[in-house]
Amino acid sequence: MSSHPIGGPCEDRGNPIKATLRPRRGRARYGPLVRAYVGLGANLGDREATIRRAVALVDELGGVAVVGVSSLRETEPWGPVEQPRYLNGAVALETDLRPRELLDALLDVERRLGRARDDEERWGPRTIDLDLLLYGDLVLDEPGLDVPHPRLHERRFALEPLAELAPDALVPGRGTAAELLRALETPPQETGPQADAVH
Ligand code: A4P
Ligand code: MG
Repeated sequence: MSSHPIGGPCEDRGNPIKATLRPRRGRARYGPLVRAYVGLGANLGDREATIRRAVALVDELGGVAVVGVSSLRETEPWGPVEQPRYLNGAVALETDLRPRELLDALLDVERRLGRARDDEERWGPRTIDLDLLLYGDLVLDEPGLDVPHPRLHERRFALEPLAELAPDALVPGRGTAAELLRALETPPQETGPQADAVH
């Protein structure tokens, strides 16, 4: 196995999850609610504590309610940079924020948890990484905002927790989370050194 869950299953969240959407300041009415999924990753410091804190901060955002939290998994680092192992998970949200507002709010949570992007290299180690994986069935390709996350379909560390929360979640143009995860699974006859790679 390339990754294994640590902590409890998604029912045992270890976080107080509010059941209702907290309104955004200055707004009397909600817009349409959208189901979104956010990937969580950390490989510096107390990874689990930081991720738990991130979930709580996301849940406290105006216009956002966390409605599901996956198990956390220890995963081998993906990409060209040599770095410590990651802890990865995902959350399901209901939100009436627009995609750009949601991304900005997620980047702000990263900053509040001490992430300093200026000191980082691409795909390098980080205290916390929040990736907007899916926003309903929306497809967006804008400067600084790609939805679905452009590398979601090729990353086991993102697909596994997503499929745990919502196996039928549709990655537009590619298939469901469960189908994409199955497609990443190495056929038994190809088991070898490469089979341990985490995507
Ligand atoms: N951005 C555009 N679209 C999105 C989106 N859907 N979600 C922009 C989040 N951000 C989005 O982000 C750089 C910029 O991407 C943001 O400012 C935002 O405007 P970043 O998280 O600093 O990205 P990066 O590290 O430069 O590149 P990338 O590909 O996003 O990296 P990842 O996906 O964050 O990868 N291995 C394991 N096992 N587990 C991991 O979690 N993570 C990384 C980092 C590398 N290896 C890993 C893991
Ligand atoms: Mg990222």
